[in-house]
Amino acid sequence: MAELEGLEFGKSDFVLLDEVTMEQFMENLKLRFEKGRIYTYIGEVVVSVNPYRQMDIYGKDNIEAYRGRELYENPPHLYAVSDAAYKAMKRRAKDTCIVISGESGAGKTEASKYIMQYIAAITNPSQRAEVESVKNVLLKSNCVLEAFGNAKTNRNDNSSRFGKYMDINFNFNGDPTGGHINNYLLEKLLRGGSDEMLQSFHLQNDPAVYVYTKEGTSNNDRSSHKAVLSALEVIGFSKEEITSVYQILATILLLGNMQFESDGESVNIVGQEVVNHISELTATDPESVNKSLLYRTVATGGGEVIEKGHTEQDACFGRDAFAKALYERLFGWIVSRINSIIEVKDYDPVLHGKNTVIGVLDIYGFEIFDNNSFEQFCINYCNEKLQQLFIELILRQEQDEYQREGITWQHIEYFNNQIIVDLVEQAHKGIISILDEACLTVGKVTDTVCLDSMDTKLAQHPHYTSRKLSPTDKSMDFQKHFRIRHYAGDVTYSVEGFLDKNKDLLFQDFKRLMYNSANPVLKEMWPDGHLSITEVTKRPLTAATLFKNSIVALVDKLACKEPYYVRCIKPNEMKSPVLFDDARCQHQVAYLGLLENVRVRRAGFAYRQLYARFLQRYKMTCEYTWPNHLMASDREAVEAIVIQHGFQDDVAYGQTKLFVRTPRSLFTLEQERNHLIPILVTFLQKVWRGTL
Ligand code: AOV
Ligand code: MG
Repeated sequence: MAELEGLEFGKSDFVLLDEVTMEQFMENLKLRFEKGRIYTYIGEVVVSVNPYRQMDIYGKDNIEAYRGRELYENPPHLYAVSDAAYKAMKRRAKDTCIVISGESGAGKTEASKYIMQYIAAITNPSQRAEVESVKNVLLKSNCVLEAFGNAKTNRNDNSSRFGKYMDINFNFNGDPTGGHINNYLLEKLLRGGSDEMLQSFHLQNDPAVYVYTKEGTSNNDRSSHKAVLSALEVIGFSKEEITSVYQILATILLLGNMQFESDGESVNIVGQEVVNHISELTATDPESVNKSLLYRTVATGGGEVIEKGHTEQDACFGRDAFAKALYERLFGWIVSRINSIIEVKDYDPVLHGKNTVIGVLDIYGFEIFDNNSFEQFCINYCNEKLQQLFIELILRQEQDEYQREGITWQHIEYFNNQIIVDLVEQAHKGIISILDEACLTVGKVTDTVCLDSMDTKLAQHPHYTSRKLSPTDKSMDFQKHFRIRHYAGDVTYSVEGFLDKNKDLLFQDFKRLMYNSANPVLKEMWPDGHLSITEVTKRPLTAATLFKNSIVALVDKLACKEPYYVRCIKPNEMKSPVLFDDARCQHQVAYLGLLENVRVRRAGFAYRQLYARFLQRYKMTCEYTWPNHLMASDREAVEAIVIQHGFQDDVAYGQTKLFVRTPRSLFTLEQERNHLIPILVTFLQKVWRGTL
């Protein structure tokens, strides 16, 4: 058995704290971080602190040490929960999921990669080729999606700008047979992003030439470009598809640099060269490219279709919307191509047994920037939903377990963030509804008009601050700000751009242009381009509503699985491996509800164990159970151990498990065991030698 940690590393489970106070929690967290112990449990929940340095704990040996083991047998690790999720899935045919949460830069994406690696490493021992290829695609897809979906932000150099939920399907052998990826809200703001793919496509050798990418470049662009290319090939993208990907990226860059000029009468594109380039790259004719950028087709009230010239401002808006939409569709298309490659084919449950799933959720963390916009609003709403799920599941799980085992349950107070979830998503009254209403209103509704409406309708809400209520507050611009008191802290949002982003308007002319492309890949991405302007009068769902629907569906998906949690904490804002910023960490511990989590775990029972397992571990500490017991059941044998050690008042006997209220009782047992093992080993060695 792998070596367990000594006490100098602090408590490996927060449940073992002498007292559940913030001081003790933080002391333990800090001590462990400083000693290089980045993982700590709360029962089965892993609390992880970003080490900001390479740790030597993810190698083959480590994987072997955790494979098939129980949580308490090894120091806390992501591998242990991964194994727990895997075991539950395999032994009990349960669908499980691992939900990774925490703020931006806390280490969620890294954690998700280690989890995937672990699962890949422990499955398919017989190296069957078809399983290996599924595993390979699942692992490689990460690299591709990150290249397209991550960007440098001021909180994380490699920030995920999309949420990812990946289901891995397993057959009855416990080997992966396929998977499915769901992606959520790719932030389409290219400007300021450091997208490797965009940069590495050297139309000209210098990414700084391109407006969309010039703000973020790094030295390893070229090598990561190669990695992405090879990943695309391994996954199974064809040469034509990969070329198309590059053509689209090049188009986006060219659009970013396109300028317009107006002679007072009409608007024109500066330089015909760029139009020719784009038409070549997108397999469309130059005249159509030109037209879609300078005109829009509109249907008049009388049903007549006319072409209306853009103002310079409209043309810029259209161009940017087009570039963003190209990027979004490209990303969506890549995800769906990967899905079609990894989807489980020809699975016959009668023949192959039940197909089970482990889901891994890595989604953008709670964000507070200096300027928070629509994207932060969506991201933070998503985090509220996940926190709600955490509350619901952790409480429910405990409750269910006590009920199943016939033990009474004590209620622990939590801050329930449902009220904030409602503030955002409630029908008619919530912020999303108000936004949508403003977007549907005909005529000129501006962001500030919409803000007025929010202020009026939500003024009484305890988690909403209207700028009108705090006119003296310097951090709020009277014209454009509102504030939400999120579970993780206050965030002031600027309403500027909310309506445009929510409408997500793209002129139909662009869709038609792409649909008419001679490149089948491009055409495939724009199926809605065949509609004529008179057919598209139906209002599409807004961005916020689409996002809400997808998050609600995600939560439903997670809620019916057995959840495992990784709660990530960011130790400091400097990306330093040695700095533990007490205030920042404490804030995260508080809003993640970790203290309450410990309390729930303890008020109930800190430890629970199947009778047989308990016996196996501690039978040596009791004369009636060593080496084997003669009692009618394991349960009675366990009772004998408990009584011998005098903690019968500290336990409850469930149907299948022993529940121990305070950890102290277990300490006694562990100590006794540690004391006995060397004696036993010496004894056995003597016996062994004696018989030889
Ligand atoms: P995030 O996913 O939680 O942020 P990441 O997983 O991208 O954060 O982690 C940020 C950076 O921290 C990584 O690029 C690594 O440099 C470092 N890091 C995190 N975990 C580890 C680890 N276990 N070992 C070594 N370094 C690590 V966001 O995607 O911004 O919400 O949207
Ligand atoms: Mg991430």
